[in-house]
Amino acid sequence: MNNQTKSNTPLVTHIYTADPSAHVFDGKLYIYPSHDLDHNEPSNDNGDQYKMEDYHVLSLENVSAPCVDHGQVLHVKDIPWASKQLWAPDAAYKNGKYYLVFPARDHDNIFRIGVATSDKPEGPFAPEADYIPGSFSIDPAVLVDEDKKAYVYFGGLWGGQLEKWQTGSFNPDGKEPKPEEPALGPQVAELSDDMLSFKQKPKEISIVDENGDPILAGDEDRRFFEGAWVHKYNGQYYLSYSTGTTHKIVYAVSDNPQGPFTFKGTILKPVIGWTTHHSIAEFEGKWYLFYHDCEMSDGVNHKRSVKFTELTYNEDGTIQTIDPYEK
Ligand code: FUB
Repeated sequence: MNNQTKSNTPLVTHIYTADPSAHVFDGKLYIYPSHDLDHNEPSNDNGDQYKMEDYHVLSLENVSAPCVDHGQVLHVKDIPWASKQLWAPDAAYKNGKYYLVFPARDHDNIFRIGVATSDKPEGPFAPEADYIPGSFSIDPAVLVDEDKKAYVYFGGLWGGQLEKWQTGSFNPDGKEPKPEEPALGPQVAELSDDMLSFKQKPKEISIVDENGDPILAGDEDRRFFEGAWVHKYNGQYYLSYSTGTTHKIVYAVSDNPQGPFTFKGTILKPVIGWTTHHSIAEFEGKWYLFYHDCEMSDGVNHKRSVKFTELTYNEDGTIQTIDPYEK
């Protein structure tokens, strides 16, 4: 257990953590991160350095209470369909159960999305025998809407393989669209009532500019790369995501959970390290951004630490841009 928690400092320092998905369950804040391994092997654009093998769950009684690490809640060796790389997970509550939704490579080296369940938010989680049929790519994020419909948003370029699925099946030679073509959007699917399968084939979300024109693949300051997150504020759906190569967290807004979403602006400026990945949650009447950076490892891209900071909306519902290093 760590001492007092402070904003913009690592939530825990005894392990490396990344890709935080934050939720309030039973009045307590739970964070479902990736668990980065402390190794010194080389990096590449395929993300082979992100070799995570298990998940831990973190929790906070309040934002300044000590952060509790509930220990290992799921290991790749216990997931029949998975071979390696337990990347960014999310969690959801429905039907009196907690669902950990996570990506991993299957035994053919293809990223899929699986589910593990628990009676408690802190786990441990028992995995399903197989991945969600028809699932692919990475970074699942689940929204359980007020009408109890659950949606999973997912997808990520490069190591996340999204560009290899444009024909509807896996094409190892699939490439990103040309710069002047519409960018690939994240995918969305409504989940079945038991949360274990897709109700229908996933569909691509459209992200458009203020004129209704699609954001283009060459517009790297605004196009979707990975790490989708959807939250609701004042009845509007906010889709936020990483721009990857330009290292920002940006957002777009819609009145429909499946879009189209209209691009609005930047939430988080680039952090120390190549990847940036976040979530947004309301806790005890305030809104918070959970993110990671590589400050604690002096900039080693695959040794990241989860942090949080307060997030502020303007009167018109837009979000103020955060510089996490501003003094
Ligand atoms: O943690 C592995 C990958 O790095 C995640 O899936 C991406 O979102 C990026 O944070």
